[in-house]
Amino acid sequence: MQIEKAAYAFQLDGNPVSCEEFGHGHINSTLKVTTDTGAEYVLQRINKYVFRNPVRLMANVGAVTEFLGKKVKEARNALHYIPTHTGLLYHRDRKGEFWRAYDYIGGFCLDVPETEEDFYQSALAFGRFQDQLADFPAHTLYETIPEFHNTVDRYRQLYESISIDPCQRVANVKDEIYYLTKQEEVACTLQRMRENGELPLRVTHNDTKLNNVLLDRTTRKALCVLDLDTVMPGLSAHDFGDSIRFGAATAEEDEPDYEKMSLDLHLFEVYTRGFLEAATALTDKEVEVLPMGALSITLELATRFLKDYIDGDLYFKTAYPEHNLIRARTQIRLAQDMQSKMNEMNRIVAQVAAQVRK
Ligand code: GN1
Ligand code: MG
Repeated sequence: MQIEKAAYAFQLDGNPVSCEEFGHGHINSTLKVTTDTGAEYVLQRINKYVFRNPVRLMANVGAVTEFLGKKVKEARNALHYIPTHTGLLYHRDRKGEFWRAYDYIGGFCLDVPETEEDFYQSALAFGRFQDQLADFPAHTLYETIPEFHNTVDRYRQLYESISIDPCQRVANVKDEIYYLTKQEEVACTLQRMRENGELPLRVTHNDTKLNNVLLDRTTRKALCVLDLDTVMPGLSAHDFGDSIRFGAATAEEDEPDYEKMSLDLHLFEVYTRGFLEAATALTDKEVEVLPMGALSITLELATRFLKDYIDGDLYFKTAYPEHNLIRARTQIRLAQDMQSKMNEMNRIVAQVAAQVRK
């Protein structure tokens, strides 16, 4: 692959000699760049449709990584962004695209935990992240995607797309709309609790999928958390919940045979343990609503996938025409399974909390 011109804008060690596609996020485009000194970097083009203000986004990411960089013991435990020759953390190219670069740390990411220890490691990583940012000045963060995990607003957006129906797809998804509409009140419980002050706002990651945790190749211990674009004030239960949605599921997010999708209660327990061991500052109420966090984020993502399908696939990268519909159906399946296991989840959280919390 040709060297991406944007690579030359950054203060890299040496001259770029190779450039290859890398990672599999749904939003940004990611490349790995190697230079003639052997230095390796990750170069990313920021998706401007999703992130309307890349300058503010990079202000957030820069502040958070600098803050974390001072707290961690080893350099590999935080991302380190590379400035451009003009001293900025982003480069704007001639086409108006925004780029950024950070030191390649090595390690690997998983879409499905291979062992329960992998999943436990990711729980520690996100729990620690929560803890390390507990004294970060939250008011200095921009909202990179306004109302990102405001489930009430996500429902509003879904209904808006349904009423516009730009691609005449609504007729195909009546059952999905019916189910999601019926769950609206449950899905919005946490948002309401946040509004009436029962749950505190924290600095949260907001995209806590297993594949946003980097694991060490040799020790398989968590190195650091990636993908800081959505670090904003939010709810701890949503961070917990998104990890469960993705990593404690028995099938991948876009498994077409949705019969295969369910919640693995053992993995749920493994993650709960790691998260509660590391995120020590949570209130009792925050702990109590963790299972609801899993359900609410799963329902929310189902509304987002369904909305994007109705809109004609504008937001999430898709590999085939019905991809977003499949994703929505699979999330619905998972949400239904979580609903049937809610008592069990509550019992596990209470039990683990009693063992782990002092
Ligand atoms: C997106 O960028 P990526 O693939 O880590 C999305 C998340 C969704 C996720 C679903 C900024 O995350 O909110 O939960 O896809 N990120 C954004 O896989 O919308
Ligand atoms: Mg990602």
